[in-house]
Amino acid sequence: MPLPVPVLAEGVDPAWLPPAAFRPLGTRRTLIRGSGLLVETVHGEVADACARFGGRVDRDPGPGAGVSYDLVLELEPGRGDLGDEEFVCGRENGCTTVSASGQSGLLYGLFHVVRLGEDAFSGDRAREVHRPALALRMLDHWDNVAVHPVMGQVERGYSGGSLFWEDGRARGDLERVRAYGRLLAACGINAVAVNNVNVHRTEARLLTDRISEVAALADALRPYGIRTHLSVTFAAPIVLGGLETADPLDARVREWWARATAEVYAAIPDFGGYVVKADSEGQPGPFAYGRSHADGANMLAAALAPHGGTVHWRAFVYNHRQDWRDRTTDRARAAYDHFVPLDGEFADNAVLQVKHGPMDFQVREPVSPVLGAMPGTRLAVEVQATQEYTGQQRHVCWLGPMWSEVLRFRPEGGTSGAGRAGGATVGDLAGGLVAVSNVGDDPFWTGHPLAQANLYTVGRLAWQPDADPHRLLDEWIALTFPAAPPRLVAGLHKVLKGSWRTYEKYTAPLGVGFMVQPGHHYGPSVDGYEYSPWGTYHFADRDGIGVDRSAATGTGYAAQYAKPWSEVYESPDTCPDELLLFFHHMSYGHILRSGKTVIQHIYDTHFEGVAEVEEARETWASLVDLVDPARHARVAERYEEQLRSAREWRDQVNSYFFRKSGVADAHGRRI
Ligand code: GCW
Repeated sequence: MPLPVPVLAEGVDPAWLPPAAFRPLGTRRTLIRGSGLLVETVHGEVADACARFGGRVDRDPGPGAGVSYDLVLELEPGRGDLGDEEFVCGRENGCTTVSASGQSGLLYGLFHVVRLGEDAFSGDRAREVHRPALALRMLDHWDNVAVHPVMGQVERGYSGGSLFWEDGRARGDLERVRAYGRLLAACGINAVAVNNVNVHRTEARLLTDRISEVAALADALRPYGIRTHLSVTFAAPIVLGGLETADPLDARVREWWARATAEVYAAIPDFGGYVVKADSEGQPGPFAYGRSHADGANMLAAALAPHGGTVHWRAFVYNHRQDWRDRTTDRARAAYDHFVPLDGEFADNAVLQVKHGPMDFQVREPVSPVLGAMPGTRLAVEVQATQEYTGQQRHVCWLGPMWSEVLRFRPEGGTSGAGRAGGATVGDLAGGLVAVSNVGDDPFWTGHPLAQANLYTVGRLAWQPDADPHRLLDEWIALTFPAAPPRLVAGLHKVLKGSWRTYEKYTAPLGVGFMVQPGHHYGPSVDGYEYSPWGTYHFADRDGIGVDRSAATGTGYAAQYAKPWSEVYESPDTCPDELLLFFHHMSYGHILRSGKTVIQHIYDTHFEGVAEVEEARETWASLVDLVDPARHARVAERYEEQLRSAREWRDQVNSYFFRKSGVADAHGRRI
């Protein structure tokens, strides 16, 4: 029996898989060869499309003999030239063929055909192998099982409640979870962690007596080739096991983890593994026992290894009890200082999960130096699809270009354009891309309907880190708005394309970051973290602003990079403008490459950013006749808030720096 396509509740948006996207496929004759759970998924998808649009699908052996097919989707299990997730697609003699040796490959091949649309069925197409560049393409949910008194159901969640958990337990109706898995498979994601990395008491028990709830989620995601992962607390042997220690070198602790892990695999045979936030922002970890993070990660890796699982160990370790008067301590240095000395010590099934920047998902950060400095360690890059610091899904901020810059960055130098000159890229060096999910139980999935583009883009970039993000945006538009007239396509492109830079313009300037309101992190507060133990300062004074992170006179962070970057960042003369205040404390009068002073740049970009939001709002309004009313209204409403907030940012930031510097705006605007 083919697996039925998940039915979405009334009003839930089909996102990038609307029925119409399947029309080209659904009007044709398809033959499917092979068997297995995911082949049934593929069959279900094609059968559903055919039922809708009048096409035909056959199985082999089946009643298809003598029929000529437009599309053949075939599983050839013995093919040694293709990995499990890879497929070959080509077209000749009027027939399009997708061949795969693994079931996931066939599923990805199907969605490739969906993306091609009518093009899949016209002309000839040379046989082309498609393979994901990164083996691990993962979404981490920061979902709490029970509503947390401060963080709510989903920590940094801006899309309603959790897709997985409600009222302290797993949701009973998992149709939506299955539909989520479907959307994820269609953009290439193959792993999901279903609970918050801050593991509170209730959530800790998912590992043991509540594992059946995780197993139910895994069952819903499996038909779409997605492996389920769990965030666990390092203190589990104490909290759940009744031991008095969680020392990773203690035999009783190791045995406890081995037993607990065996039970997890008894419930979920294809379980992906653990995600761990240790010794970070109050979470327990190996430091309490005088052990290293390699000791901690390797203990869990050993428990997972016999079952084929992986531990994702996060590198987000820093001192959150700093003193702003001490200018030598620098949060940006922390991940490198903690982890680079451990390179080569991590087990083969341990992955170090590194935030893309050295701080914390700010709108502009340099690429983390850790990503180029641990050749003996498996690495995954972590990005944040949930827009904690980039407008919280009330603002349009399409992050594709930012993530693409990170993935194309070459830690040992070289051009980052289309040419491959230079050293390896971050995309080459990392084996995985992990995004903190922006999805909840909202009918549009992501709160802001246009934030779906972030989710789609992150999956596709994980598949192909050197892809042009703008092409991926076009793909998302074409799928989500099938048969859209050119005015709509152009309008969508216009409001999304530059939205990251627009957001950057009206918020924190030149890489300085963290001018947000403490706690919830929405809206401006220039000094919000300036006198705080969290360690995220701009050091603005009457003469200038920025953090001296040079090796010569600052915190030495710039020296964590290999050449040429250590030299490029070391001097204000070579440091790129957009990162200038991240690396240097500059006077307000310093002249940027643009020819403007730092202070005039601050004023101008804040005015420009607001003007760009005003324009985007108008563009969106002009599309009212072309977008379904619910979606149009939701976005229009959010533009009102974005504009209000952007003006607030502009006015607070500009007034603040006018008062600090005493320098008037060259254009005499009201600041
Ligand atoms: O960005 C910060 C967030 C925390 C989060 C932490 C992390 C889950 O403010 O809410 O905790 O990062 O990445 O662990």
